[in-house]
Amino acid sequence: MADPFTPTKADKFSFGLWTVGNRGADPFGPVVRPRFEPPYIVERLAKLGAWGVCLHDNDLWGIDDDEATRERKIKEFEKALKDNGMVVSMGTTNLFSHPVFRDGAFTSPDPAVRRYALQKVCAGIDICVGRFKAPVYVMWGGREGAETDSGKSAVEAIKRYREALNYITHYAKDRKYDVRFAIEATPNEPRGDIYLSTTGSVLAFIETLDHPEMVGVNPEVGHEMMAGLNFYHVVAQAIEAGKLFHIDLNNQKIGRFDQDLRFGSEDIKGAFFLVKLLEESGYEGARHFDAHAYRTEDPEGVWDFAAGCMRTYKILAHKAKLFAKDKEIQALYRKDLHEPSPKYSKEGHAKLAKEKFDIEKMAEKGYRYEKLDQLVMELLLGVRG
Ligand SMILES: [Mn+2]
Repeated sequence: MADPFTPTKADKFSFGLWTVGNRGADPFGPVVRPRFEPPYIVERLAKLGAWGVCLHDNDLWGIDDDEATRERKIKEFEKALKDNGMVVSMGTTNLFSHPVFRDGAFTSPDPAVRRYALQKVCAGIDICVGRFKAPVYVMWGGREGAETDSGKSAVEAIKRYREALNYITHYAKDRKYDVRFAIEATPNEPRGDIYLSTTGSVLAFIETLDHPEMVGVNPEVGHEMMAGLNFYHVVAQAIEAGKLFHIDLNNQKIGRFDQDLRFGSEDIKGAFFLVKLLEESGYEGARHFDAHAYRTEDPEGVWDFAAGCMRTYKILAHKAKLFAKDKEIQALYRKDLHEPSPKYSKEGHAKLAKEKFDIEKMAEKGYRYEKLDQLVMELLLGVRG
């Protein structure tokens, strides 16, 4: 019998070139794995059943490559995509590695750095969207922040951030690109503190843009967990707002550095509710893994990592189906929350104001979530369903 948890293209799994391409360097030690060339990554991911790849501009070409070198790398990558039936599911710009961005890109105090950042983003869009047809372009402002607030104004920084997003959406419209933008929040790391630190703050910011309809969010599991938040709640709000344009799946131990661990490797229950939400919400975008293999791994261990991310996702999607079919679980699940609350009207309120409530009796009844949660745990632990 075929393994039901083997990924297929229909699952829409994708990985960034930088994820499986991560070479295991950390602040205390150098790289431990050789560089994988992009065409090789495309080929190995396709073999594992992935559907797409994502990239930063400089994952594929060097920041100082001449045009001929850049073109050669792009052509080799395009050939690998075609040969392996893979798509570019998302593009983004590296606005954080080069020292020129040490105090930010869109929010750098230096206007020339801000103009250079815009030039770099638009050039990246020309390739990733114009040529590779990526439907989503992500903005991760990893350097948009501060270690000290003594040097610059956080109020002005948000204004500059807005101007950059406005410039970019106007550029995309002008070029008639079929693309949506997704902003990714991080509370800190690599900066001491980063502006637009959570998906919630990004959602509010988007409404202040010239083209809010073109901009959504790219929430990342680990980033919201670093802020101590419940990722399922974060994604639920993004979905409800119609703003979940992309997602970065990984995992994290609470209270640690930005770990980018294999999806589902730490917080199984959190991962379950997330997968259940994505699968049941009608979300049609990429299931993108923004994570990397442990530093302990040799090159083959990287593909164990990639296969593990996808396999765990599929197992949890299967568990979500069991949750929906489980009569005991369904009997305890509060479907009455799906019933709308009253809409205000003068007449309606006159009635509501006189409605009699036996609040003592209403307060008496327990919710049985202890029992329900244990059933869910048993489902996840494999002794139920
Ligand atoms: Mn990410």
